[in-house]
Amino acid sequence: MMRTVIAAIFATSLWLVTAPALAGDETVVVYKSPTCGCCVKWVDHMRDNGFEVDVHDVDDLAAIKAEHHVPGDLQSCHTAIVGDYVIEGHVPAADILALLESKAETTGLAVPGMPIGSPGMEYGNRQDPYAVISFDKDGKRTVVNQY
Ligand SMILES: [Cu+2]
Repeated sequence: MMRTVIAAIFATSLWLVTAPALAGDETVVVYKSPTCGCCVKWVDHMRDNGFEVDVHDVDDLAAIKAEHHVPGDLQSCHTAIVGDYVIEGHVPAADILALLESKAETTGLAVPGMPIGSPGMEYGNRQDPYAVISFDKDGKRTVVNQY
């Protein structure tokens, strides 16, 4: 009985320690244009979800996207680097956490364009359907989530 209680307390405290550390481990490095407002809102969304965010205003985003192998048709407003992954556009923090946890072999995740209702693109209650797509350098793509 006592052992069960101790084990339960231990498991609870372990969860408390590991859960925030998951997000806190990786700094999100964001590249955006100096005038992008929805990019700032996405940065807020990431911080609200426990991520450390480092923002860089750049004039030549195309060069950043090319350097990180973001396919033309998957591009959005901002590009971010988290650990070894590239995050393109308004990708929800939950999907980034899932990717970091899975350690999947992929270049990164993208939400192409700027769908209304994605994190940082809120517009009243409007929610346009969108997909989170994982992509790699060889052109392989997988839809990992849909909203
Ligand atoms: Cu945007």
